[in-house]
Amino acid sequence: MIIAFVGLDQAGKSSIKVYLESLSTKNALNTSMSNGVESYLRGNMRIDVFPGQEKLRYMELLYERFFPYIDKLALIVDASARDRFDEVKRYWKFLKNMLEKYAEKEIQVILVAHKQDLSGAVSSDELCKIIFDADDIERYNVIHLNTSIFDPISMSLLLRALHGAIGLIESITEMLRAETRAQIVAIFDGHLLPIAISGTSPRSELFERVHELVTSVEKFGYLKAFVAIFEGEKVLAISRREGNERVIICIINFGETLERVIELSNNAISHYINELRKRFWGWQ
Ligand SMILES: Nc1nc2c(ncn2[C@@H]2O[C@H](COP(=O)(O)OP(=O)(O)OP(=O)(O)O)[C@@H](O)[C@H]2O)c(=O)[nH]1
Ligand SMILES: [Mg+2]
Repeated sequence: MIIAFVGLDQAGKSSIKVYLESLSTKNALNTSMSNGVESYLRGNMRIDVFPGQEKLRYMELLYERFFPYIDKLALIVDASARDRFDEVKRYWKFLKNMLEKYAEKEIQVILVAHKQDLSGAVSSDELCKIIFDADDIERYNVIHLNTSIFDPISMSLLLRALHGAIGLIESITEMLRAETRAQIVAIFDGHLLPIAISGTSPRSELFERVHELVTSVEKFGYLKAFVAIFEGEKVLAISRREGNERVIICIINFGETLERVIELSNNAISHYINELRKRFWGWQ
């Protein structure tokens, strides 16, 4: 799976790449202007990040060289920079021309309305209407997403859209949810990035609240295990360290006994770490 990241300068392309590499917001904010194509390789997924500066982004040679191999094109837009949308539109017209000339596969376009944390950011829905013609949406099977480096859930949704093969990991959360008779089960990887969620949409109010809860508990230190019983909800989170990273499993409103849920969660973490994590991220 080869994906091209394109967009104007300062859109946040390198930041997203660094975030996916390091799962760290701090690293992601520490980028400098790109002067060439940066590549990010993980497992069978490669992202080629094109430079955004005007003098570079209109160099046809880049597209001639990279576009024949790509499967997807992610157009990253700083959704708060409204005064640059015309520039994005002009660039999209150029990109379409490059796709027609050089792409050899059926390309899917992912519109990323980035920097949603900034005030005045336009939603991806609106941005779609601004940038694309009606025909483009169908022709390029366009999907659109709202993202921010400060919002790990949005990064996990982007990763899903890019990767397209999250099913393996979702099968673990699905199974654990059935075994524990829980409402929601999620696996977080690295920087509190919910990588797979079963039982609800990642944007449901309950999941967002639990995500916030786990994030604030983390402020006390490295979370090893945590149980909270509220009047309405029950939450269990368990983590396992793996090198410098760690994996957290979070179970919301389980039906089995706490002891049993802990046992099942530990098994699921082992399964994820031993069998799937390396495959998913392509780590050796
Ligand atoms: N507020 C906010 N700032 C972001 C976000 N993502 C990236 N940035 C900042 O936006 C600026 C540009 O990000 P880059 O990723 O370097 O931009 P780029 O698209 O790679 O730009 P070129 O290399 O010039 O093509 C940096 O100062 C980042 O810290 C975000 O989600 N929110
Ligand atoms: Mg860059």
